[in-house]
Amino acid sequence: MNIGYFLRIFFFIPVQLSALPLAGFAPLHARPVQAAAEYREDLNRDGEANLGDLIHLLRLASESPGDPRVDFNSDGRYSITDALSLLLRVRSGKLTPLGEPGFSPGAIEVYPTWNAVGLEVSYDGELEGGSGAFLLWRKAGKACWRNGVEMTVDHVRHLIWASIFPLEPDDEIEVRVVFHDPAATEIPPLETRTRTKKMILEPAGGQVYYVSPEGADTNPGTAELPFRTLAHAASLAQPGDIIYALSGVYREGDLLQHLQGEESRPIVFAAAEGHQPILDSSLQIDRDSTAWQPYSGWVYVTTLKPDITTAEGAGYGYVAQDGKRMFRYETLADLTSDPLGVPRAWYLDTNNLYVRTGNNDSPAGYTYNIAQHPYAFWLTGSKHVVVRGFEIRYYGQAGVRFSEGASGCVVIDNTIHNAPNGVYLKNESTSGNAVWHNLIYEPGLVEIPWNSIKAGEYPRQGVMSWEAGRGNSFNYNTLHGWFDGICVESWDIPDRLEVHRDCDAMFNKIYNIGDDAFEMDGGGVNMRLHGNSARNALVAISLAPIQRGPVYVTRNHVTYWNLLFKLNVGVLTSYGWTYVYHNSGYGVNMANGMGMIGLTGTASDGADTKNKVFKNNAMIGADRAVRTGYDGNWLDYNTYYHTPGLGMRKFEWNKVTYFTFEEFRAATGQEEHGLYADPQFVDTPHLGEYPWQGFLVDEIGNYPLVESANIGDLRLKPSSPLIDKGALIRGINEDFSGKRPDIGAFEYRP
Ligand SMILES: [Ca+2]
Ligand SMILES: [Ca+2]
Ligand SMILES: [Ca+2]
Ligand SMILES: [Ca+2]
Repeated sequence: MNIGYFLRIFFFIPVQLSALPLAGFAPLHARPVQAAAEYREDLNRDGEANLGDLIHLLRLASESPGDPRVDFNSDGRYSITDALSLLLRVRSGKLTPLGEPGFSPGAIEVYPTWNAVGLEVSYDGELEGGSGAFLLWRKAGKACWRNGVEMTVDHVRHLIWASIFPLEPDDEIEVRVVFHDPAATEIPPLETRTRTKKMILEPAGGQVYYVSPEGADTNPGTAELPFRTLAHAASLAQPGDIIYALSGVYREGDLLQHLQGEESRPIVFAAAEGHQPILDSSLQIDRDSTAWQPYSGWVYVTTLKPDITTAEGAGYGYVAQDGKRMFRYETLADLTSDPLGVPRAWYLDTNNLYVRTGNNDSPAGYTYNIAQHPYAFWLTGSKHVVVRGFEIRYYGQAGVRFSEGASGCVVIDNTIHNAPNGVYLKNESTSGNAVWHNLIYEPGLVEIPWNSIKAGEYPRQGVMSWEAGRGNSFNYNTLHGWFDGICVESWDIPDRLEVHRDCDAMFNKIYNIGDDAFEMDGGGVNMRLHGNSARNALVAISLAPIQRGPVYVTRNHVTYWNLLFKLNVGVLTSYGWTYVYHNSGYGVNMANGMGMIGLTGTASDGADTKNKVFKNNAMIGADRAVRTGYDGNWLDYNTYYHTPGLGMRKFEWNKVTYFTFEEFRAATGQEEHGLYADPQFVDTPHLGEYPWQGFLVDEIGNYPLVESANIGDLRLKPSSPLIDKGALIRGINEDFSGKRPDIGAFEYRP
């Protein structure tokens, strides 16, 4: 609103507000109030309720429109009616005395990652009856405050949480939390500032060493006379040192344990420019090897040298046949009888390796790679170590492991494949690490049946973060061919608030996934899943359950077979606040998947699901639109549609099935502003294309795989009915184009 225009209309003042001399301004309708009292109308707290307060309101609204004080009439938004109602009250002299607030804020804590800031505010008393905390923020140096997201209040712990995202690294951010109780005297805001983390990949001033598989550890480690092993270089490394690896295959593993870099001077292990170092722990048995002896049926055996490692887990933890993962059976009897009906498989008895090719022939027709170390890089207890530009293959547990207090470590620009997990993290003390810009894939895994994989405990996730700590960041990676893509998981520890707190998974591309592309089960305080794409996943986004929140799931776009959003699998309660805004997706099968939004709750097994908020999502699917929804969850402004050739999808709520969107809306009060309409995405390859013959029959491995996560285009066509139909969501979409935010992952910008 143009403030000068407003003032001219109501006060006939022919000047702009900026030209008004506020000090000494003669109020038109001054109502002196007693100095001791405080009144709601006295916004500028000068002891009088008059035109100066109106100007204060207008000025506040222009500098900080999300400040709750500008919503004078408490209708939830700022508009001209706020100024009018203040004006009317000032003119009438009916002033509102203020009481004591029912709560008092304590401390504010901010926690920056590279792309976000997490906030926690403590308070005493009770936040109720229209009281609230409001987040405002701005980049340092900017004049105007921006609205932050709605804050999440934990009324039991007396904590308030919110996130600011997405941000760029090394951004200085000012934060203001305004507390508002419309019936109480003003509570001073809390303010602080912070800076998002900066990623230092090339520290200056340290030693530079070179390593080559052709070198010698007795060399000085120069480019001309390089060391031979990364392990030797690591033994010399001090904070700020850079170790460049030249091209070649390094037959090492379990590197970089307990290295201590510093935040401003990390220890860097990087591919030398123009070089491709490869870390490969495998013992290779070539085609036509005479090592194989028949054992029984199509099972053959060979004897390996005794396990070369004594570290955690067997060194021989992974076997590939012609570069493809083999299934590990736990007993020789199972390998022989193959109860799970898997393709190529193996079993290890001490150092006797038994294999079955899966093709009823001799292993002499294939090449085998057998991992001899559990990890390439084992960042246990290590601080501020960078691993950059390596190819990592054939490791028995994971390409890279972070654990036991690993912090500030960065794994970037690597290619990781042929390992049970690409990257593995564990321990609550493992915090503040980054896994960025890596290509992480697994050949052959999608050919192994879903239920066979599920029947075992053998790892199968591209990134597996198991009950790790705070501030780990999994951004800008490409993953494909895994059972689960990025898996940030914990199990039934709702009160361990540091687990997966401030975890970011942003801007990743994931495709050809046998189970869940994103599996954020357990959740985390201020967890952010933003801007990712997934294609050809059985389940796109698993949030089953979210026990610690707030979790933000925003601006992701996906294709899926079975479920777009999986909210619970019916074992644990899921009460963590989860905000699912502006996601788009469509199903690639014709029928009989499970649905678009799979809530479960208050089911017979007692697994309740609450506090899930879905807004502005656009979904096309082949089965239920909403599966097993219950009160305590909120759906509005979402758009549903069916794959080609089908009719309107079903909605399930409180154990009742509704066969039309209108019945669902009328009976439940959900989706008051929702749509049942074709979103008109720009390009939807494979939409509803594949038949569905039954769960565990049709799996992604039985159908053509996609070539990348870039196929399709889930932006809206200019004719889309979703344009300008979304909810305005504080701190999420106020940069919309057109009249209002659109529904879906992408705002239409002509
Ligand atoms: Ca005043
Ligand atoms: Ca208002
Ligand atoms: Ca899974
Ligand atoms: Ca719009």
